[in-house]
Amino acid sequence: MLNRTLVTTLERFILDQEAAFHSDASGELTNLLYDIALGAKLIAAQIRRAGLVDIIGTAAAINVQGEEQQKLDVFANETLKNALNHTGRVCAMASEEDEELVPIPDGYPAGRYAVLFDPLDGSSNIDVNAPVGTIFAIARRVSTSGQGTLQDVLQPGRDLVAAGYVIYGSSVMMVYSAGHGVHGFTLDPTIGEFLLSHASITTPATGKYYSVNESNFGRWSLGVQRAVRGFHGDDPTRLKGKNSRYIGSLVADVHRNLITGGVFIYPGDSKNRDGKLRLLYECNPMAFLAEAAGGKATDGRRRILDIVPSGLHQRTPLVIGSAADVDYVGEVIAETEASA
Ligand code: AHM
Ligand code: MG
Repeated sequence: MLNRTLVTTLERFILDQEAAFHSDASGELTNLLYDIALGAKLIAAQIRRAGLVDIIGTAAAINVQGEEQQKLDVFANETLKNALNHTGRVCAMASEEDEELVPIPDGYPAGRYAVLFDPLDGSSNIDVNAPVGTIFAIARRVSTSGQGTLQDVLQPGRDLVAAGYVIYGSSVMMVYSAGHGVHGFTLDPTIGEFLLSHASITTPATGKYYSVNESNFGRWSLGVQRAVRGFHGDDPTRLKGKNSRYIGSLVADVHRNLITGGVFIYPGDSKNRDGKLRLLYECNPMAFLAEAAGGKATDGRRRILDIVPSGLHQRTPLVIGSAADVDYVGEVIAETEASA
């Protein structure tokens, strides 16, 4: 039986980390991460009931990306906003589900952080009971007073203070980094607490898996096609072939590769030049985690965290995971372009 006196809760862990690395910390970031964890618990509870009550289905709304929004997306978005908007810790929010910057409601104080999130990523997986996730990024505000502005959320990923995700899978896990390692916590549903289960996650330099939607193969550049053929085993002098794993749920695909090693690719293609994934809500937070775990993340050429965002919903190709595997993709793309 679990000895509950020995377990480390998320709250305790974050507090200890802040005390260890930022002796002058006010505790605000700790509380902010805890607010997100609370939102995630509420979302997790609702997802758990998804098969029981009649809440699966398509809401009338179409989101700003022109994609079908499901009811749980709406719930997750509202839940996170409500968990954050009244605390005095946040000056503005940006959500994949909202076209514009999300302001702090009148009457509440604006705080020192901007929070960006994809409230329920991979939501098309819900009706087949596959894992989905919440992805978040936290930036220090750069505007000087009052409500936050676009300037606060359009910061390059290298300037983030913290990032993480929650995966709603066979268990619910929150994985976060505030720049000092990547740490995972599993929700114990009997006590409603996230407990430390994966301290200091480190991604192996090369991995067993590659994850990509190969149905798009014919639309990729020759460089991306060559790199993926390398993962099939067609480039044995440079690379051992890998196993394919693709769920179609970014959080689940990245989570697996973060822990076991591997590479996830969502390239641009002839139809969608910048691919599908959003820089601010998906790629930056995942890149922040990948690097903190010893891995890498690029768009095939440049480091994701160095991209200076120009718009709230901008997309970027993504190559993320084990450092040597990400390098391999970049090298093959560069060599192919140079010889064209
Ligand atoms: P969403 O934000 O609309 O849920 O879409 C993002 C999801 C990611 O979780 C996943 O990696 C990707 O879409 C899968 O796309 P595809 O079906 O084109 O392979
Ligand atoms: Mg998404």
